[in-house]
This record gives sequence, structure tokens and C-alpha cells, in this order.
Amino acid sequence: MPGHYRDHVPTDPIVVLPEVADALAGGRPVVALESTIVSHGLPRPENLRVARAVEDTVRSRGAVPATIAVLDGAVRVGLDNAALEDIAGRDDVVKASLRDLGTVVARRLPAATTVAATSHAAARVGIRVFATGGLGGVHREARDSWDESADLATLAIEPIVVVCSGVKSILDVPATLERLETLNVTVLGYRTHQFPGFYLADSGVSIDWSVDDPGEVADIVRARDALGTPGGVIVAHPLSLDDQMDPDLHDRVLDDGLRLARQKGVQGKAVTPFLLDHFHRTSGGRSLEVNTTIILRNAGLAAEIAVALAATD
Ligand code: PSU
Ligand code: MN
Repeated sequence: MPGHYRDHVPTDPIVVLPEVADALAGGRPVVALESTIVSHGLPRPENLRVARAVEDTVRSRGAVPATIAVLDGAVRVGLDNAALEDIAGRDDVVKASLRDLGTVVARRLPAATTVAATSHAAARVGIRVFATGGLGGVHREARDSWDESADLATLAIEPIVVVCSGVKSILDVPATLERLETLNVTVLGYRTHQFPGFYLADSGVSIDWSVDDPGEVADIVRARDALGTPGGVIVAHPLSLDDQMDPDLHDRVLDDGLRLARQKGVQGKAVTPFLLDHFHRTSGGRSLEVNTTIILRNAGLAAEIAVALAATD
């Protein structure tokens, strides 16, 4: 009977935290933050500490943070402390991409949202700017596995500015940039013409456009809005050479991780968490340190862009 299961589906499947709703209603800057990096991308207990520090950074730059996750049958835009603790600490948190959102909401499963799912929820409630560490992308063996993150297809349609440090070095960076071109996703280097390599400042692949300040990003977003250009904007924000991981250590850890993933037959959505965990366990804490720096810097820049956009709206 339709009435039977409908009783269990919340009438309001997106719940916006009052602080976030107030900011949006008042045209004040808000920055969306994803939760998969908290649940599946960083080890405990540092993940909770980092999640809080990221929110603090957004606040300190004059914007309201909205970490997004699924709890109690609704997508939550903005998490209170208990919700953030749940996402960081529970063992049963599902990694939800955009295609999974309806299912985890209907089944009332706790879930962390990927870049794809977070972008959708953020855009849906009117948030324009989003900060993360690295996007998903085309995997190195995609020719055989067809493994390409839904982050790419989603950024082709959702009107959101994502500040990131490129895509993880575990991916095929040139192939990812080709796909982003095909999908009409705008890619802007922040003070660089080199696409960042996540743990490394430079992936070795150059990009067409570089912007110098948050105001320039806001100008481009406004021009895109006026033109009706679909989809999203990637602001690619590299680490400084001082902050990046030692390239030799990076390459060694990456080669081992890729070999191990192949040996163990790790597939699908488990690949990214597996390789990130391998980095964290075998780099002697260095990748965790670098990953934390990445996300804090990106949150800060995202807040500045949100402030610039709010000022020009
Ligand atoms: N980048 C990180 N840590 C992460 C991720 C990205 O530094 O945990 C997550 C993001 O949520 C991203 C997802 O959207 O991995 C991509 O997973 P997949 O390749 O399965 O789409
Ligand atoms: Mn995948």
C-alpha cells in the first residue's frame, strides 16, 4: 500500500540548520562542507577535530559553515555538534553519492555526502560556494574499470563554486581534466596556471585560466549567471611548496597503494577511502597533516569567495 511506506518518508527531506537558513535568507555568505572527508577520508579521532577546525576557519573569515550529511531520514544542511560527532564517530555511516541520496533518506540511514551529493544539496538550498580537499575524478585504470567519480557529471549540472586542491593524486589527472572540459565545468587556477596535485602543489598539468583574488571569482560567477551557463566552477587552490608532501615519499606511497588495491581487488566506491587510508597509515602521519592543511586553506578561500559573492549579489 502506498500509504504504508509514505509514512516513513519525512515530508521535508532537506532540513537547514536555523543559523544557515537565517544567513541564506539575509543574503549573508555561507560555505557548504562535505562529510565524506570526515567519515571516510580522515582517520579518527583527528577527523572530528579537523571538521570542527574547518567550520571555525569559515567563521573566522566571515561566513557561516554548513556541513552536509544525512541523519534521521533527512539531508541536514548544517550540523549541530551531536550530528557532527555522529558522522565522525559512527561505524555505520554510508558513503552517499548523489544517486544514493534518495535511498538513504527513505531508509533513514546515516550517511556522509560526497562532493556530488553535497553539491546537489547545497545548490538546492541556495548555497553558492563549497569547500573540499580533492574532487573525485577519473581513476587510473578507468579504461578497463570505467571508474569515474560522479563528482564530475554532477559538477556539469549543479551551479556551485567548489574550492579544492585538484583531484587526488591517486587519479588520472589529465583524463579528469579532459572530462571536465567535455562536461563544460569551468576550471580556474587560484594564482596558478598549473592544476594542483592535491598532496603536491603541482600535478604537472597546465590549465587555461588563473584568477588572482576572490573578487575575480565572484565576477566570473556573476557573468556566468547572467549568461545562463550551466554547471559549476572549480577553483583549484594549490598548496605552497613548503606545505606539500615530499614528492618522493608521495610517489612511493602511491605506487604501493595502487598495487595493494589491485591485489586485494578493491573496487567501486571503496577505492578512494582505501587509498586515502593507505596514505594515512604509511606516510608516518605526513599525509594527514597535509590533508588537514589543504582543507583548512580551501575553507578559508571558500569563505572569502562567499563574502565577495554576497557583496556583489
Ligand atoms: N577528497 C579527499 N577525501 C575524500 C574525498 C575526496 O581528500 O574523502 C571523497 C569526496 O567526498 C569525493 C569522494 O566526492 O571522495 C569521491 O569518491 P568516488 O571516487 O567514489 O566518487
Ligand atoms: Mn568510483
